[in-house]
Amino acid sequence: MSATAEPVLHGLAAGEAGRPDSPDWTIPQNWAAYTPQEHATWATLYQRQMALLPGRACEAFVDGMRRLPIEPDRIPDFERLSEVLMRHTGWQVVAVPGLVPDDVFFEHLAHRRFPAGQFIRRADQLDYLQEPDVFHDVFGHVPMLMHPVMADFIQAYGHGGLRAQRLGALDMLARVYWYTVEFGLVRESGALRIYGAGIVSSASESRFCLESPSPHRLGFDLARVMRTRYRIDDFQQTYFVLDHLDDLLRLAEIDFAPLYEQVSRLDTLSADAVLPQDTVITRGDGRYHRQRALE
Ligand code: HBI
Ligand code: FE
Repeated sequence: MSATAEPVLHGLAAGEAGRPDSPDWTIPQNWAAYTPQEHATWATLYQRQMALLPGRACEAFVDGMRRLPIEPDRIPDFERLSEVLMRHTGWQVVAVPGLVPDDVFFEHLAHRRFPAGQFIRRADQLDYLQEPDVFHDVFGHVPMLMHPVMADFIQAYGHGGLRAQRLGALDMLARVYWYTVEFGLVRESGALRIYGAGIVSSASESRFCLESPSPHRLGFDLARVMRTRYRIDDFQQTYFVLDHLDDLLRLAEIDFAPLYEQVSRLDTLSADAVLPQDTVITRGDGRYHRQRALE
């Protein structure tokens, strides 16, 4: 997951632990320094996900993956990725040490630079990590950056993030990112498919989000999503479904400011709420999270 576990980084002052020398937080990827063990971890994760994704990941993801220099047996080289991305959608991939402060993250996105974790998770932590690593960021996010609509939407999120910070509306905007770019589902050829990076980079959630009777699957509604809390520590309790990826195009053009006004007057919703006006695709039985709460 791209754990939006951001509080860790809030209020970090210059010179504090973890802050790199460059003001934009980028570091060299230093591809030659990855060890055989690190490449092997990539290979394990890659194999596991690629076996799961046919019939589960959306067409745009599969297509992006096919056209990028993302290989089974080695961590991708960001320069080679950037060459191909630049030609198709004008994006680049830059290396960062992990989570970066919100404003730094938004600045990169607004300039079509995707900050990707340089490190890879340890072999004994294949399923759990707190910060976005190179597998989550490159395998999960980068293929979708080959899709022109997603490419524009993520840039718009960067601009929108800087603006939302000034308007004190970041919580509301971050929920939109979470329930689209990270954990979004889309209808495709009569079924539900995954486009969210947090899902496509997770073996267990790739199955859970589509096959479990536990979570709700609701039609995407912008104001509704802005009010909805999310889980950063476990599978989502609700997934929001787009009718079409191109719906993101219209989303990117909407002026969020008046919506922030309206939504801030309404109650925040729990991650498992269902409202009378929701478009319910499947109503979850909630068993998974109820069970977890008892553990
Ligand atoms: N930094 N590297 C990285 N990746 C993220 O996804 C990220 C981040 N910093 C902040 C952040 N996400 C979120 O808090 C914002 O999207 C709101
Ligand atoms: Fe992410």
